[in-house]
Amino acid sequence: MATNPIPQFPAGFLWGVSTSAHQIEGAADLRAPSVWDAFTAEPGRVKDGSTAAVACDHYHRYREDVALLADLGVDAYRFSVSWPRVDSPGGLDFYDRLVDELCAAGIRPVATLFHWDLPVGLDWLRRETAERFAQYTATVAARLGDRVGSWLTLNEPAEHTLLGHALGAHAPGRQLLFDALPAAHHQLLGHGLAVRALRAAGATDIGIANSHGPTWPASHAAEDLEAAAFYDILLNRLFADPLLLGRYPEGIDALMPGDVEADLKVIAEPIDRYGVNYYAPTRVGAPQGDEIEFGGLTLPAELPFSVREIEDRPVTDFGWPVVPEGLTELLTGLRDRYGDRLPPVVITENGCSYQGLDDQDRIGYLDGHIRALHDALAAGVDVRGYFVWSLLDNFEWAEGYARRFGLVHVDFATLERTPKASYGWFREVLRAQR
Ligand code: GBH
Repeated sequence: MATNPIPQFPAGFLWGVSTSAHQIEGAADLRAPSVWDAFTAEPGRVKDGSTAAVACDHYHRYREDVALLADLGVDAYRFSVSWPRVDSPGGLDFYDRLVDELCAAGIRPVATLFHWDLPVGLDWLRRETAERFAQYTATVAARLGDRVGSWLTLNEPAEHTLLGHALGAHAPGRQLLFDALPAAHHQLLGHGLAVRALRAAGATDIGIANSHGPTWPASHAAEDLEAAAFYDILLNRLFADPLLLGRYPEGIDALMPGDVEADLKVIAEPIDRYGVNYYAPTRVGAPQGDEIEFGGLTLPAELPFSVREIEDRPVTDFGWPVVPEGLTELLTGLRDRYGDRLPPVVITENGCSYQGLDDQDRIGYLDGHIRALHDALAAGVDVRGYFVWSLLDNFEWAEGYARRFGLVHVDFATLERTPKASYGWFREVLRAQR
């Protein structure tokens, strides 16, 4: 356990933890089906064959979970609203209860409107889904906006596009490679329209949670630099450039559907916070002509880059390298690229999968990343908050229940919650910041 105290963050810095609806709620019988239910039902899609029908049963146990949040001492809790639940009779009642419970505990609710659980029948390849997303957003804001002050439109549209539509590792399971790009455009358009809907409802703290990580070229050879630059466009710029600069990276416009110029005006609607989900950097080089096994994925050989191992680093039990200073590099890089266009940043996710209750490795990971975040602040990046992924062990998408990201252990047979060593550690970190 690290003994050196974590440096002091500015007053008002927001400390929290994150979850998402599909990964924890369960109570699938009380809502409409999502693309994740359909995907999970296909044999072989989820590694352990599990489903999120019950998950952590948070839907029925949210009071216990809010008590865990209160005892942890977080300022804020980031959860997501399930669109298929809102589409079902009485579905918003659940979020009403959850938000009331949070407010009673003095915890600020931060609501994500889309964390990958699209209602069956909708499709991000269709433009209409962007409009439907804005209508759904307006419905949620009308009901919760008196108590929810902080909103995030989309979670990681880059991963949802890549994993869900390009590689087929996530729902809806499409393997379109570059033909997946319209799904990115429509999510961005949906974001912009949702920002307008939230503004119309009076919201003043609106953002998006994007996945980011430094791209490290495999070497200084021209073909490795070129491949890395291309990967960087897909992971770090495909969403941030249109959101913050009002244009797509070079060459991407031509691949997008519809009146791209007009849509970019909607997409670049000003936001108040820029959410960053950070896990690890990626080492990228020229294509090697083979399929690549990477982070639990199989990448097809025809991609114009290949992902390499980051050597000499410890890895989490998911195989992801532990690189805390990558967070400092990432944030100073975003500040340098986007300058005044970059809104104040919130780290909306950071965390790791390790097994066991005495999770000293998780403590080491979080300790290192919080220090790296402080280094970014010291370097002048305007960072306003930090959220650990995740409060609870949960349904880790295609990995099922095998990966455990929680500060709190969940026994998926009994649904019993048990705080891990990292929970106690984070509580002390939070106390020391008061
Ligand atoms: C997030 O996605 C999701 O928002 C959340 O729902 C999920 O549970 C959580 O993270 C944990 O997975 O092999 O080292 O290069 C994270 C997306 C994609 C981030 C793969 C790390 C590769 C790591 N991740 N990426 S590495």
